[in-house]
Amino acid sequence: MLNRRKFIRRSALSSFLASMGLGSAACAFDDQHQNNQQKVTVPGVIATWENIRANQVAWEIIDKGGSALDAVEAGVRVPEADENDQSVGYGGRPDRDGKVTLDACIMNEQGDCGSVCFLQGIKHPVSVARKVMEETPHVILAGEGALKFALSQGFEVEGLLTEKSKKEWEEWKVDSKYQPVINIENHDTIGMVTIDKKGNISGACTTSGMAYKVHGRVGDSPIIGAGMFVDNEVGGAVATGVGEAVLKTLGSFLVVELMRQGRTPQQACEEAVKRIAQKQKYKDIQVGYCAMNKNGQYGAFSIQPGFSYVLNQTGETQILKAKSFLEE
Ligand code: SD4
Repeated sequence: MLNRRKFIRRSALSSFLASMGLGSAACAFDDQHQNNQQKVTVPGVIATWENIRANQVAWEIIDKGGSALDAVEAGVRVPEADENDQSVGYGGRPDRDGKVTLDACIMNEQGDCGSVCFLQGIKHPVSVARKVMEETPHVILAGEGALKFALSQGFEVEGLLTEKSKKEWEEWKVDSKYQPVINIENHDTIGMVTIDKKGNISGACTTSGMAYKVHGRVGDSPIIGAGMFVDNEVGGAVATGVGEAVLKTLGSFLVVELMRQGRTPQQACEEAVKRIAQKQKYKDIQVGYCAMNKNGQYGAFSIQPGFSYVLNQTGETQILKAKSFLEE
């Protein structure tokens, strides 16, 4: 509970920030953050890998006063529709049986969330996930049931396996070795956290999953708390890389909880990566986290070098290189 002094201090700060149009961003600006001398920098958009266009699309919505939820959905739809992004949506690499199966989730500032996993034939799984959140009493729909629900909501079935991904899969079948190649085969899954001008936070994650996975495999990306988690009082986090390692540590939830306890986003991402390294075989896998707190402070960290992320807090998208647990 807030004591009286803290409450008065927060109220004064809230009024000041409200006068700057930063309204509810003040809520999380507590003593811990003041001790860290952090500057409030909202709104903001952060996303995994070099998803520049996705980041810009999300920013444009926020900049016009749109909601964090609309921004995050529109942002991650960009790579879902991009056939050159072979880790997400249309053009995604298939599983061992040659099927493109998609996982996605979304979460808003109220803590509502929706998710689809093992969904086939629908280009925009994140939008189906949003419908799950808004139109059903459930959180996750899977496989055939998710498809049936998507069709009932007006989504149309499309072929998602492009000639390029099909050809690569056929070449892969010659040896059929299941060895995810670090930063290559499983690069570019998008996880995004957005903060709008009201200080509200949303998150989303969408992927075609690990290339050449066993048919039926579901990764971390559609699992709330693993591939993505947001808490409007604290911040949000997203994950990319080998989903099994993220699932075993519920990575995004861990990052957000560490931020709640006062860690900066950078410290929290580092601790979540270290947790994998302490408990699992990590030397041949990649996992990367990026996170943003309620004040717009951000961070990222990965196991292997080579993880990049995109950030926008000013209208300009920057590509940043994350530090890593293992050296170059
Ligand atoms: C998965 N985490 O399905 C996803 C893959 C990924 O960049 O992030 N690729 O395990």
